[in-house]
Amino acid sequence: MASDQATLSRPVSTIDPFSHAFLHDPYPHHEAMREAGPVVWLEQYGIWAMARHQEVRDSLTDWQTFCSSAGVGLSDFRKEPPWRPPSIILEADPPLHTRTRAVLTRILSPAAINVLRTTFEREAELLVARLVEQREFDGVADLAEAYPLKVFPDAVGISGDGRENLLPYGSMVFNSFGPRNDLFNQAMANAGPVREWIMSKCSRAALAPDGLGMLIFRAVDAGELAEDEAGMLVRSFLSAGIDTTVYGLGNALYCMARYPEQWTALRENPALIRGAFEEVLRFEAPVQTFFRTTTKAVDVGGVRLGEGEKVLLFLAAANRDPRRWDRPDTFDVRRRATGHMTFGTGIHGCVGQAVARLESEAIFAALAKRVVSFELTGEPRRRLNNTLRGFDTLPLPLVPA
Ligand code: OVV
Repeated sequence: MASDQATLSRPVSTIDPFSHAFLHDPYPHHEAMREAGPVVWLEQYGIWAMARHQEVRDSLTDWQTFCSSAGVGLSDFRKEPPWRPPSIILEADPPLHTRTRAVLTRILSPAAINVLRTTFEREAELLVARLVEQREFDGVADLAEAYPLKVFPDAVGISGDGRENLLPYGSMVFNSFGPRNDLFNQAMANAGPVREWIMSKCSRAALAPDGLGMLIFRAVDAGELAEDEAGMLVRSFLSAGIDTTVYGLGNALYCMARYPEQWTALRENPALIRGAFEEVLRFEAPVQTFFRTTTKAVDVGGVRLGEGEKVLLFLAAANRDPRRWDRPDTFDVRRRATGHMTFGTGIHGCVGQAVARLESEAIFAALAKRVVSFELTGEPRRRLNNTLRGFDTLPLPLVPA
């Protein structure tokens, strides 16, 4: 019978997508998984994986079958306790998700975020002017980290002291979507004080009156949320808003240094900057993966998935699927890169993407005015993470205009 045949013919892989070897160079493994079939059984973890654009996209769109409330990491919240109270937007399904999402969609809409443009551009100009004077800088610490750590917490409205806790917390959050491996354990080494600091910044009393954080509490006053829910959504800002853009800006710098003719094209035509960031997100996705959990048995390309099973969606592999993209392994700032899966899609599609785009546009517009080229002298060192792809250090001598 067809269903028996399908079960027998499920593709199987022994790959560990959270091993150091895989995380250092995932692309050959992505290709192997795409070629193995529309869905692959990863026997080491007892989970399904999807690496083709079509199946990743379809799964993200079908939230009724591929749910988020059992967690969007490897851990199944129905079987083991989550390491922190679940996010009420990321790790939630409708109807809870619908209510929380509506609030953040409004606060983070492109029009609402555009109000921040002048400030973000001024801060980018100041930072880049300082770096150009230095002649040589670390693309990660001095730019990819320094800029989001200044503008985003300022925009949320949290005080200046203790911001060194934000990156360690992001590392905890994004490593915790993977298995309890060495990367997870390292990230959790100082978890207690870091969590306490984060939670202390999430109350109404800790927030500036004119920031994005206080706008969430205004939704409490309007009867849309409970007070504790508003605090949890501020936690979501502080969980999702820093590392994602740090890794994204770092990857963008890496691409511009690695492909200097592409940087020249941007300098000559700054109108390309916006599309170039989309191509960075496609080509070197800062967020590589998210999980879903099946709510019922479902057929994927003739393979039967059972109910309550974890599915690992390789956003970054979908972004290089030759079934979807011409020359997928070529970095080309002129291509139409929208349709990449790095922001996800469907009801959980990145709600903060206008902030991410604003940060990258401000930084790369400032760089385009002042930097002729970046020279990658040494080998950049990667920072491994169970979910994120990016760099620990990018030594970049630069040639000023
Ligand atoms: C998209 C994202 C990543 C990490 C954490 C959260 C969201 C959250 O809502 O806490």
